[in-house]
Amino acid sequence: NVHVAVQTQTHRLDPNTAAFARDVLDGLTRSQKELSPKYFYDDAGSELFVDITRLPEYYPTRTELGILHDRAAEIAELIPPDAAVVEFGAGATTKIRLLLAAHQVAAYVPVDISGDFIVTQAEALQRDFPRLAVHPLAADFTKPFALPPAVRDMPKVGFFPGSTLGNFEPQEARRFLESARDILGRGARMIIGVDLEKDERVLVPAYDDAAGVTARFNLNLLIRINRELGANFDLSAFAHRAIYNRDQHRIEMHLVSLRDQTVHLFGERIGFRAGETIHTENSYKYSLARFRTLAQQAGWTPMRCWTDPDAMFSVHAIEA
Ligand code: AVI
Repeated sequence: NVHVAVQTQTHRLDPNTAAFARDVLDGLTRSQKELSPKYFYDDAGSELFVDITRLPEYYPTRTELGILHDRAAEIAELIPPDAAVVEFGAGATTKIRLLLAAHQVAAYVPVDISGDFIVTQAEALQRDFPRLAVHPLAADFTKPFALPPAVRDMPKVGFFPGSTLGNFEPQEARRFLESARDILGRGARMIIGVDLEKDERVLVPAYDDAAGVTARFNLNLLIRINRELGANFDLSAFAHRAIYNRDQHRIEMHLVSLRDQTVHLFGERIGFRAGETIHTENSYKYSLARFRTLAQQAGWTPMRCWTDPDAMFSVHAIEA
């Protein structure tokens, strides 16, 4: 049995790799095979994602930056000057800089699982905003965590751009918003970027670009499994596929097996039929109304929202 196999074979791995191994074996032995999108972001995957954000077809990043830039003054009005801004999943600081340029706050707490990266980013931000107190926090922002004591008495504003919320299942999205409310506390506000539902002819190319960058991003997951877990996926025998699932309001990314094949992983044989897929990501799209309902279910009150002129992307302000 797979679980015995993984236990006997992974006990010598470091804890992160062992957890990765368990998730991969568990996901690949389901009837619909699946892998979690959180594993996309090794060094190569993170670089490919930056390339995605610059693709002509991938409108979300550029559109959200446009909204934050054009509406910075209005958004800043909702952020008290003595506030601590807590960014969930802070990567590069491009987006928060747009808000800070319009309106300086007391403190900034970038939270990310990758500690090294945010420390470097925080140092650069500190140089550019010398009066801002920057407190980087290495934590998994999808789980409860404690804020640094230095910001405990400041009003809190959460910042969660990029439509990362869309990569959570609706249940998880609701739990995340509930947990953010617990972490930020009573009276907190939150600024959230959410991708909007739109025509499939725009959505699908955003996840299946002509240059094949998203395909490389998706296939990188198999490269990572080969390298870190010693599997033998044949990269030429899988293809990237993006589909829009209208009923579930989500883009799905899959890796399609191009032939009948068997892959070996920890002594297990994982069989694929031609055409069978591994489901690797969901990217949920929300109408303005469906996001507001979700926020309300999680105990937040919608305050304001902004979209671009073509209604491609939304930025919401909500209050606890
Ligand atoms: C990070 N996240 C919001 C991206 C998205 O649009 O769902 C991840 C992504 N996957 C393929 N392209 C971009």
